[in-house]
Amino acid sequence: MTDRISPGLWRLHVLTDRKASRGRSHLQVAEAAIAGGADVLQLRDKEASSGELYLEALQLRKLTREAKVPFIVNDRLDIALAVDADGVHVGQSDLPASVVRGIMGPGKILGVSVGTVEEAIQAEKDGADYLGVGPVFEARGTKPDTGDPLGIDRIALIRRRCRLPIVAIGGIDADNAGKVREAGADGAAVISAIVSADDIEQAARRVKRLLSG
Ligand code: TZP
Ligand code: MG
Repeated sequence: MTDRISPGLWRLHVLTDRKASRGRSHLQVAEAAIAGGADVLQLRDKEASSGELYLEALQLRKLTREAKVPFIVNDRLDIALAVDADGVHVGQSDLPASVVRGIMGPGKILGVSVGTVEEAIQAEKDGADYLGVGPVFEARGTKPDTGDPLGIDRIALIRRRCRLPIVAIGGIDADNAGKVREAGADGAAVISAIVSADDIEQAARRVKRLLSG
């Protein structure tokens, strides 16, 4: 278990993804990822109706609470509040981070996706607790609109200009996870390399080991 109020200590963020999970449910993916050492679980489902997403979130809330793993909902503040998630993660085209912070108050975790130093500084002013920086490498088809890879140097650049914990995202796997830590990221958020693996638990454990070194 990691400290739920210290995102700087979260090494492995596992994001669920319905399409990439090869028929396995969010719950099955989450159970295996937690068994493999995920420090935080993020529910990300772009296809579910609000009703479906709520039920999925309820299941993951129960699991993560029992496992004492923090639980973040991607994009959807309403769902996060409805199930008492630990926080929300928003991107640049979602509900503005400052608005999310205002509604959910100081006690919840707010993650914000950024690609530039300017966005990072703004996210810090808006009340973010951590930054998602990416895509660092080529994202693996789980997000069609991620744009060109930023490259690993962007992590170091944002690290120098911003004090918030940095979570690298986009194409992170067991080959490159160590490099993002060396560049200054506190952790990494992984989708395909874990949720699409034959053995999710083992895949999570491998990436976690590299991030923890
Ligand atoms: N944001 C930037 S890249 C990305 C998101 C959600 C997708 C990362 O997926 P993968 O499969 O780990 O490359
Ligand atoms: Mg989003």
